[in-house]
Amino acid sequence: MAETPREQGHETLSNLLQETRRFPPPADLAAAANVKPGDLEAAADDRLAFWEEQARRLHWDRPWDSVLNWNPPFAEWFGGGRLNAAVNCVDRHVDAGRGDRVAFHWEGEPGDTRTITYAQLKDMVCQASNALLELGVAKGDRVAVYMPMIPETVVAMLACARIGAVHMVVFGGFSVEALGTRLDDSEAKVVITADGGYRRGKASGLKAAVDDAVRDRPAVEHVLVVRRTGQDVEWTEGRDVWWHDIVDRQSTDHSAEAHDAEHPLYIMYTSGTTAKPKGILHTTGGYLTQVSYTHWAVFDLKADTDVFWTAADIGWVTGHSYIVYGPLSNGATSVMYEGTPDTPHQGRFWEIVEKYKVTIAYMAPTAIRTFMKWGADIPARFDLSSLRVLGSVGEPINPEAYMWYRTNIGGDRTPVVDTWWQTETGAIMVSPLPGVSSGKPGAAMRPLPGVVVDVIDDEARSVPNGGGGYIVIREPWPAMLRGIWGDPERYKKTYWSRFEGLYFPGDGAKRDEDGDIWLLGRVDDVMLISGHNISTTEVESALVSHPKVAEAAVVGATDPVTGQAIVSFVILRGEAGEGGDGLVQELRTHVGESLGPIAKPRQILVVPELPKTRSGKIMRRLLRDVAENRTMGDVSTLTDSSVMDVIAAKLPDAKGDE
Ligand code: 6R9
Repeated sequence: MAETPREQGHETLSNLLQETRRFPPPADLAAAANVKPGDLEAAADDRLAFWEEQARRLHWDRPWDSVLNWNPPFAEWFGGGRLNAAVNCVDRHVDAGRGDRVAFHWEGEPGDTRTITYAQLKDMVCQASNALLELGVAKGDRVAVYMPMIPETVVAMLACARIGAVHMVVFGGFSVEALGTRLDDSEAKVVITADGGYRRGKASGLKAAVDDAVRDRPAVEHVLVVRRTGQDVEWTEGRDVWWHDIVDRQSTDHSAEAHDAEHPLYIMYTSGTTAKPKGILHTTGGYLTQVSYTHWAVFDLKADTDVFWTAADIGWVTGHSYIVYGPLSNGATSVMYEGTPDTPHQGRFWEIVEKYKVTIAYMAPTAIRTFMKWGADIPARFDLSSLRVLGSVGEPINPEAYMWYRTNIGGDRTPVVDTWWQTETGAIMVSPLPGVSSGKPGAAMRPLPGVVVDVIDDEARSVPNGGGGYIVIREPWPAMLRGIWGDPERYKKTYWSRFEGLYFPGDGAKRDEDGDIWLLGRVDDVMLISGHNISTTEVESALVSHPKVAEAAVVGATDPVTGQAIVSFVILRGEAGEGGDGLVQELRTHVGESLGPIAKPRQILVVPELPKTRSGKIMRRLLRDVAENRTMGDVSTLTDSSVMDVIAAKLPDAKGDE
């Protein structure tokens, strides 16, 4: 009989998965680490003094009067302070004599390359700033950026920051409609784009999509177009301007004004599950302080010697914080790659690591699971010995994916940092520290210094060790969102109304016996099975821990007996063959043995692909629609919408074997 959670017990979220593997920091890394064990206590003793000290990492034209003004839920950090984000990311390093340092080793998908030093980047940013001014962009105006992964994308963002315009980057893979709604909401005046970019060996078109989006949007005065592929584009005289025509003839001198610490830096839209995307607003001083500190602390960055690579798109917050603002504010050398991991071959990422001697690599679990599927023999062909720290972001990393990453990419030597954060938090919030934490496969471990996080139950009580519930943030933090663009009520309602006085990120979490934190996926995805709240993450991790499974997604579908039942979709590893009834039974038994009989899936479907967003997150709500035979919801942010047809076609012949 189906029971409600209350009748069953008082658990908010079940804690099923046990993990005993531990990886202490390598001795040499720990000895030279940027953050040492004692630093955490110092930060906890005086949080605001800690953040004030971190703000001194930056160049301020005018110091702040107060560290924090907190009128819940509205925060002002470093009030009265003035600084320029672009100067902090570029000019300051050139002025300090490091102009010849490489800012980006850029690698195009077809194999073309560019090396851009800090001195060159400064000239490019100044020229682009002058060009934007000539196009009539003023401080506070919004500028849309719809670009491939090329250096001009970074230049465009920094040029906006320099003149105080607010950039709004839209993923180059998003549809005309998605771009259009974001243009409307932000009231952008200029769109910066390219003729196209390279993905999967082909030149995709971007300018054509912009043409469609701006046709009925006269508020967009100019479209600034970088020539990347050389393909033919339609041209609207007066409105469209080639980047090389207007930017290249500008002076490389531009004297930057300092902006208020709370001056808007960018808007980044998150789609979530509802129709209207939320424009997450970030401002300057607090954001830059926390991305700079976290990039230095979490990756143990040594700017003089490290080669850092975030293998993510700039259109995702991860690209904003850890391709652009974090690495550049720290004067780091980064790799930037335009294309996909399997073009022209499945070893492309590892070839790049070998070529540039990458020391720190940061990517999403979805990429890692794809590499698992392709097989360990592929990275084994490359010299990956330069790597010393690996990072993961975007979804919970399954313990097995963590082990594969650490072993096959990290040579069983590198710490793996599983970094939990959101567009809204702006910067990493919960993560292991490579010189401090004894890593546990699958755990995000502890809040970073200066961050106050808790795991609470339905009644807002902290759960004891061993308990599951919701992750919340108890105190304001410097890189926090300052609101939803144009909608303060929605900001309060979405993040601050579930629990009085606490920020609610919408993720489930548990605290293990040692007090370390594990993220368990979005609360909206939690399944209610016979009165138990079961997280999608734990069941997916149990499936991925089977040697034949590369990726898994699970959802709860209505069931007459148990309330909801677990329906799972799995992608097999390259060597596992086709599946069949025997395998389905084997997987069900395996999940039962790992997590207990309650977590056994009712159905297991072998599929070739899963529906994912461009940042690699599995869109479980679409799988739920399929599992419940509903019409499918919004697919506009899906990478490849044909995936859903393939999956739906699989469903009717899938038999639960209860
Ligand atoms: C940075 C980013 C935010 C959501 C977040 C959570 C999930 C991100 C995670 C993670 C478990 C991690 N998420 N990192 N879950 N462990 N290390 O991804 O921002 O695109 O806004 O997504 O992603 O569910 O709430 P964003």
